[in-house]
Amino acid sequence: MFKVIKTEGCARRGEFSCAHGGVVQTPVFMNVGTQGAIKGAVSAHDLKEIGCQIELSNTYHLHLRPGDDVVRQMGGLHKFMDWDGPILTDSGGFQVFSLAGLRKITEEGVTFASHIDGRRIFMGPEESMRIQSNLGSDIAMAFDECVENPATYEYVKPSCERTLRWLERCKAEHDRLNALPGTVNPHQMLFGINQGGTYADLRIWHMKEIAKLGCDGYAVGGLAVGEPTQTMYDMIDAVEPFMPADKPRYLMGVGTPSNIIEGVARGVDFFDCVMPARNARHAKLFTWEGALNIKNEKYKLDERPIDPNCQCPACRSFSRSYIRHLFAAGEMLGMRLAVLHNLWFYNELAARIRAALDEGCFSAFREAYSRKLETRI
Ligand code: PRF
Ligand code: ZN
Repeated sequence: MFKVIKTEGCARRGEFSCAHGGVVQTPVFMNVGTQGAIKGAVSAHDLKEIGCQIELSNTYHLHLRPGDDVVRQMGGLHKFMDWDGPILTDSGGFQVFSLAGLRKITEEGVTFASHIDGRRIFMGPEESMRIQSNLGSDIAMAFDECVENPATYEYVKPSCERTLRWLERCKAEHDRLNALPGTVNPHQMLFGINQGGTYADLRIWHMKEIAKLGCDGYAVGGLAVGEPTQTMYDMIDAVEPFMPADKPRYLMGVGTPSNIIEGVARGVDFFDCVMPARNARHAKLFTWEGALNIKNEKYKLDERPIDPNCQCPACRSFSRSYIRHLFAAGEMLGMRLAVLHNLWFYNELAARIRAALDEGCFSAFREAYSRKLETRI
């Protein structure tokens, strides 16, 4: 269920609900727990504490290890990781292309070598749907081909035509699986994914076609994969008018705080990105004044928290000086506190965007923060 409750330009303030958890307030940032944990020793219990509304896990990783059959036998992913809120699973359509070795794409699907042990594995639309059904996520993503940019028109056109045919197969298999007795989550939803590279005509054609299939939501994929930021914005602007207004919209794998603000301004409701956790592990921390590197000498005797305006578990108790010391000493706690802070920041960013939309002052918020959050302090 999705309801738009307020708009400002293309930006939307909405409410989304599914089988697990309460209502998800949108725009929302989804926290990424690829393998059922957030990298940096962060558990589902921590996610609750840092304001996460919805978690994202990966078909590709969980299929390879421990195996989706194991997760199913353990009662599904919610029970396995002890998270009772909504879970979205990505289809493998991106990870197969970004992580696996030696790929061969055919009409049927993709044969690839596992990044863990080199084992050859086949995944097509049906396999992806079966794995996501075993995981029991609330939202399954369609199996797609994410083409890296730049790519030629001659490559992208047949690729996105095939991704459309794959979506038709995903839909049929998804409907069949949801209706089977004993399905982990018979209420699982399916989101379609728009592709088309950096070609507005292909993007629009593809969006119109997938909109006809009546998915529960629509994602824009194949962006933030090598093209200039402005091109990414141009592609969202091009497809937005053709995305069903009554369904949630998800910009996959994006992005910086500024990208999120700009995505919202262009009508996007859902985001996910590994950036906050990844940057945190590399000592790069987000603040409302811009990003900082906590390893910097200038924080050696700094008594202030990472961000004086932050209420996260790290900022409530610890100084920059202490966290800098933990990083220098290679203590895992430094990384964990950094990850908690950055994830809190992203959830707080989404919360402030929603508050701005509620108050009708999103464009002022965008004006005040879109550039500022790009700066390094
Ligand atoms: N497809 C899928 N997952 C994704 C992407 C995509 O295109 C992207 C691209 N930014 C991130 N994650 N299935
Ligand atoms: Zn903090």
